[in-house]
Amino acid sequence: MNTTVTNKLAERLMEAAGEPVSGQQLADEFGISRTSIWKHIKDLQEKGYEISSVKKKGYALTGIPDSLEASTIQPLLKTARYGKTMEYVSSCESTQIIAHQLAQQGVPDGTTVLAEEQTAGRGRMARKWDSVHGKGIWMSVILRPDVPIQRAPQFTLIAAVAVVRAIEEVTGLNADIKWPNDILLNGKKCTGILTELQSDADGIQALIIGIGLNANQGPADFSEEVKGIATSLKMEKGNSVSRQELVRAILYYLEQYSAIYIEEGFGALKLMWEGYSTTIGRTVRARMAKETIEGVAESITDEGVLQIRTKDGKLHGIYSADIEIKK
Ligand code: BTX
Repeated sequence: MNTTVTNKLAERLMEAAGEPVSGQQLADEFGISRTSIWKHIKDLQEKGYEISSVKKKGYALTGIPDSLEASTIQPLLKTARYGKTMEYVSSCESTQIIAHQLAQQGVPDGTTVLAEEQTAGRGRMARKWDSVHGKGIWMSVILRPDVPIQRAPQFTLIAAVAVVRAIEEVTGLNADIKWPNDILLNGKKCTGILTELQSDADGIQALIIGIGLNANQGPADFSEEVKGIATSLKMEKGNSVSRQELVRAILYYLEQYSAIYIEEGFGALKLMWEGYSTTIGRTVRARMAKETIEGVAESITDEGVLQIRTKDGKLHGIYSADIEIKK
């Protein structure tokens, strides 16, 4: 079976948005027989596509499988570049590893890697990221921005705003950003972001933005270690959410906000970031590699640096830390 034709047929039926398309019309468009079309339809049904055969009218798509395969995501995309090149795997150690390899091979800006499951998903500082099969969004997006290397870390903040906007649009849930890379729902972590860099003497070669979003897990899907601190969109909303729509929206907002950031700098997005932030104005403890400080998180600079004022009145610029919100 020619899988390209099967995928194109799925796209064609998705474009018809539930309206039936006749077997003869499809056969003409694809330049194959009606019997072949029927075989491809059977193949799609086996893959989990719900396709009904409407008498005298043709085939209508009534449901798509809950999979992150490129053939189900790409027809939904509203982006110019992001997600147009997509690599999908059922299982891998980490989508970051695959993305790093692809970046070295020269894939274009916006190339996206998606997995149903990660066996060694990673967070910052070699921490583990729980990535159960089929219930979350484990994705890495390769960006090739033409900006100086010191502007790379702010992409984590940009990605956080993109994910919060996507969650809001697709599910109606209002998530908060905890500087720099956590997204919380009711104080529990539903998304983590890991930004990694490939660079040389000429500057940034690629930025790999890893996004781990807990979509449809139940409490039993989390490991003992994270059970108490993690949540999923389903757990907060009470029903399952569409991972495909979420990927579509994340890529859309990531493309939009990256372009604004590259053109105008973080200042242009700061207001929106602050609006979603749960960190600013709170007393926090910031744990860094060599020291821990406690104080009030006063603001974030145009460079994305968190400003914490300690009891002695001193203002500290924090570039990277684990933040615990005290009150
Ligand atoms: P982080 O270092 O800020 O957070 C890691 C910590 O979060 C862990 O130590 C654990 O306490 C907690 N945690 C682990 N798994 C989960 C989970 N599923 N939900 C909530 N909390 C959890 C955050 O790092 C960055 C994570 C990026 C993950 C993506 S997935 C796609 C890409 N591939 C990959 O290997 N990593 C990224």
